[in-house]
Amino acid sequence: MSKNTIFLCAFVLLTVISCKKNEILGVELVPPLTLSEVEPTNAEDISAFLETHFYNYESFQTPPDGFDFKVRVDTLAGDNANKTPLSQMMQSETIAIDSDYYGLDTKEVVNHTYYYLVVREGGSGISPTVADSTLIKYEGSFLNGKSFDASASFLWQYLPFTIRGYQLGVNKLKAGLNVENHPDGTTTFTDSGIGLFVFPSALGYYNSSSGVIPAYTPLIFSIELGKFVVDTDYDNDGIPSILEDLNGDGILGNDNTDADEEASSFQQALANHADSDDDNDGIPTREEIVINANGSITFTDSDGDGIPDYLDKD
Ligand SMILES: [Ca+2]
Ligand SMILES: [Ca+2]
Ligand SMILES: [Ca+2]
Ligand SMILES: [Ca+2]
Repeated sequence: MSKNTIFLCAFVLLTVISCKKNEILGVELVPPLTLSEVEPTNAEDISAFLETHFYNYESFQTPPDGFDFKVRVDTLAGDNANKTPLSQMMQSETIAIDSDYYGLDTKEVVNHTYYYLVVREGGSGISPTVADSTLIKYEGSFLNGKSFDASASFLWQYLPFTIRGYQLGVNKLKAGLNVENHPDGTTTFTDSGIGLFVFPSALGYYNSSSGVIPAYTPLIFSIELGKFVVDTDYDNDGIPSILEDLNGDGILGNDNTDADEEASSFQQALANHADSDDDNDGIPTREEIVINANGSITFTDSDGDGIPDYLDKD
């Protein structure tokens, strides 16, 4: 170990200790930045990235023997200087984000640009909702190209428990066809959906850093969708999770009918999609609805007050 390295280690250690001290004493309580402060910087960084990078589209157009159908992003430089930049290939949409979502008191709604590229649509013809359980392979990276997380193989993910930019991406893909289990234990799908997604931090972790991801960091995900559970019913109360998004904003965490009762009785706060007794009256939701023979649901309203029984305490 060189002198410099020792010095650096000592410095880092001291910094860590002093940071911890500050946290304990509560000296440096930095309030989160506002959405309108962060959005322009994120947007600028993402635009610069899209203009200077490309993906291996040629391999997808004419797959070489043994191609693994993995999306690879690289810089437009050297031999690759003339490739088509991502800025000319990706599509975008505007997502309005309310400061309330992050508990910020700025009372603003800020438009954010979400970039997506469906590299291969997926052969099944059906897409999951943002409320479904999905069998997925993914890789997440930063705009500097550094990968921060990747799944070694397909794994199940219930989308409401993932970040919004991720849910929106999976939502754009269609599932694959035949599943193939290989002798080495791996699984592949024929014609799975594959996409690349680039989004600002407000659709990611925003001001909370997660593991190696610093606060306010735009993220890139490449995602492969194998299959999903159609109309996933996470809490097994008979109502598909997507129908428990009562205000229809695509966010399942903000629909909690019995929030007040849960808080006053010190129960865990469970949003409706994860709560099998949505109105907290002791009768399971499943017993307060009628599931018809064809699978459709009748939401009975016994007292005719416009509130279905499963959400109505009286
Ligand atoms: Ca909602
Ligand atoms: Ca609840
Ligand atoms: Ca429920
Ligand atoms: Ca109930």
